[in-house]
Amino acid sequence: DQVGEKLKAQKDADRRFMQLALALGGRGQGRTWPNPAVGAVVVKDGIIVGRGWTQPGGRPHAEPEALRRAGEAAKGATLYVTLEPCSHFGKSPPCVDAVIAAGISRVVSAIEDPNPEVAGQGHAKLRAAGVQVEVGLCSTDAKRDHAGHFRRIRDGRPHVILKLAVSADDKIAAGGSKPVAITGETARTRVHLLRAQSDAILIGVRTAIADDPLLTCRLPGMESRSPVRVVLDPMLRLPMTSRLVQSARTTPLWMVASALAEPAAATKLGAAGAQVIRVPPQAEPSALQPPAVLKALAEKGITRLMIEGGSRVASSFMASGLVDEIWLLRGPGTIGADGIAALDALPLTAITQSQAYRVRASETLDPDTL
Ligand code: AOF
Ligand code: ZN
Repeated sequence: DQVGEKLKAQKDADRRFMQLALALGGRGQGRTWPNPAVGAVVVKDGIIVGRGWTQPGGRPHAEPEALRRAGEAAKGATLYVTLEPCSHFGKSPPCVDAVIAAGISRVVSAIEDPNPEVAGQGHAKLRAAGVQVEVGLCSTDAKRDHAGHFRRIRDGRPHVILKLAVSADDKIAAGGSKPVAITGETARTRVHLLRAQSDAILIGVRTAIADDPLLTCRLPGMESRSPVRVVLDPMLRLPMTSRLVQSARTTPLWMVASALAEPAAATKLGAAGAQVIRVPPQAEPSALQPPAVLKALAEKGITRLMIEGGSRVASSFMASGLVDEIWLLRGPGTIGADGIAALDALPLTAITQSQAYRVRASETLDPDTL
């Protein structure tokens, strides 16, 4: 019947506009911390009149951006938004006030904001003002996109992504000090994109010394999207001549150290532009405990953390049970028995056969697999 047809068409349109809002939100992914990367679309009579996403640094929020573009056309329009509009006076005034003032008549929101300052009150305020509110469309996608915000608000830690690049025989490096290429160009591009979509990227000091990496995003046009670089360096051994320290003034470098590290080393790093974050002394001073590290990073606002190496760091985070997502890249070549195992203290089957994880997707990044 006609009513049914009309309803179905409306539902399909709603889904399309929400998918667009999710894609727009993705533009901010990795550079809106400590805020979530939200997307918003304003639609009037089936036509898009405004699009917005959370701006770098987390403000302005997505909704005022979309409303500003819509202008007068927002009157009587529908707003699609990937997270509940905020209702609190934070560093910016409540988005719900802007939505109401603009004359929006219907809000389609993907998911409730877990932030206790909002937590349903945004939707409630809109309803109290006579706005029609529907919650839950594409909530699975929204939950995935806002995983960092949910983790930080609920668990006081970032969403943790472990990236591992292994050879066909499950090694991550050759035995000697020389770095060997494990994966190819396509995989490299994908990793740099993942870096750009992360708030911060973490490695251990051994890897920092052995590989002397830069850890920036070097995709053309995306160089400014480099994440904060975090080095776990309990005793602050990273040389001042390393590329990480040398670039600390242009791309943030945070050194996580034990409370026992030499103050002089911290002063020198600070003078070079790095920030030193001290975590409480550990049972074993040579190792920093993953829960304490994650707590410190979340307190500084990090919501999405990518872990890139090496094997000790990877295995200690895996053993801590605090890895949410794993990107396992496998190259076609072998390294041999003297190579370094991917997870220092664990076999790789701790990942590939773990009951705690399921395969979300796999693809070929020729000649490698992801
Ligand atoms: C929205 N739209 O685009 C984002 C929201 O300190 P403030 O004022 O920027 O508020 C930060 C909180 O606002 C943040 O913790 C989260 O709950 C929400 N983020 N809300 O309506 C947005 N980024
Ligand atoms: Zn807001």
